[in-house]
Amino acid sequence: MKLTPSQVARFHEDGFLVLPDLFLPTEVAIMRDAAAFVFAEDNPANIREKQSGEVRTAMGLHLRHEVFARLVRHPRFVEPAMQLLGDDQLYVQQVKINTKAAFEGEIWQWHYDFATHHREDGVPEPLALNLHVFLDDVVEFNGPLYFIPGSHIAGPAPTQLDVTTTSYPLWVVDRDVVERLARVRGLFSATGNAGTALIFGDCLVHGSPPNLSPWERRIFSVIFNPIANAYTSAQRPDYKHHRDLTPVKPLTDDCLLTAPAVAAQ
Ligand SMILES: O=C(O)CCC(=O)C(=O)O
Repeated sequence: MKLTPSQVARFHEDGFLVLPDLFLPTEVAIMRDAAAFVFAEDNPANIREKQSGEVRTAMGLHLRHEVFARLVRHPRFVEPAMQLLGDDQLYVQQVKINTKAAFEGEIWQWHYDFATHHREDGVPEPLALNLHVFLDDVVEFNGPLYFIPGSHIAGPAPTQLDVTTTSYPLWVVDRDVVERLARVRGLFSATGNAGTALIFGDCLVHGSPPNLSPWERRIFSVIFNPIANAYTSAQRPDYKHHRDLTPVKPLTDDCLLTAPAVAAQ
């Protein structure tokens, strides 16, 4: 799958891309079945919300279920990533589903991914790409991601480590910086049908509000990083930054539809 020249230009200008309905409803149903399986596991890579104890993020998924092993090699993810980076030697850095349980899903504070990748994993440059696919319809009410368009352009903003707001330690961007960045081009709320995909870069400032709605919000995410830009520190668990530097190779476009039945996992 190739992005068009206007999509590539938009990605560089905005720092993100929205690809509506990239995955079919039948493919999303397969992902949801696999999600139910991994969420039910008693696994340290299932990190729970501070308040409710509901799963907040389930990590290391390509090592836990064949559907996700295939999804991280799906050509609709891998080929645009290679195209945007101009590099076909990428490794799978992180694989997760961030859920926001109905009524309970908590905030993701304003941050950008490179702050964590650099400070905690020793990734040299902000090259990694974060690719999402919505497993539920994401609407204004159930905790969509908010992006600050163009916030990547000035490069890494100052951050501070926040270990208290949620159960997930995060290097967060100060409010005055968010205010200054948002004054330029405002905010963008990334909503869409289940199956919609997002691609965003390592310096794009983003966050998401709590889920007050009665509707669950699950989003699958894979982060690809060039092997030449790999981690230099392995202090975090493997499920937060995978050590395997095998180059990812795309499978065929029907790879999810031919995955073994999830019940057989
Ligand atoms: O799931 C969310 O709302 C936030 C996701 C996020 O910040 C990320 O994938 O980097």
